[in-house]
Amino acid sequence: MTQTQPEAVPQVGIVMGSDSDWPVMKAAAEALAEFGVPFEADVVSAHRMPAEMIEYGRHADSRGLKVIIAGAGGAAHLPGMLASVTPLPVIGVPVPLKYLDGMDSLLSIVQMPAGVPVATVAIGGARNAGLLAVRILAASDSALQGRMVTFQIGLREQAHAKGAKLRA
Ligand code: RP5
Repeated sequence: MTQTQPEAVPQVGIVMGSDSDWPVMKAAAEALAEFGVPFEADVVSAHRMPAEMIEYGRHADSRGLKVIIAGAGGAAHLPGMLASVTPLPVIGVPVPLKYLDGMDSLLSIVQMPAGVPVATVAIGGARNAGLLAVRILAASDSALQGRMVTFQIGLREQAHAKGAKLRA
């Protein structure tokens, strides 16, 4: 599976250990699309295609990517291994599988050795991974920053509206 938005150099690479992760990971793609951030999506398995995984990490920077979002389930080594070969920020998404409710994936991703950070989101938290990637890009893109501020105002208004409904 390879998905790339047409006519735009991808700024974010969304990778996952298997296409079975896509039902979770697509929320990251949807968040990026909402903000108009060009992205690519692909399967890059740390265990089934390690050479290609290292290749992806080594060339991500020179291909123009700015952030990598990596999701995997079970023994989820993909985000950490990518972080070890790229200078780009890596956001890890623990994907829940049938057993252990994603705790295995969470612990595999979050407990990185000093010097090799992975920004780990919640189990199944791909939407927040997409939003975090937007924030990282927005730090050097004032137009994108403006869209994030508008989004945050929307969240606040929705929360107020929910409170108003309860009070009514
Ligand atoms: C992991 O193994 C993948 O990230 C996926 O979450 C899990 C199962 O993969 P499939 O057997 O469904 O391809 O590496």
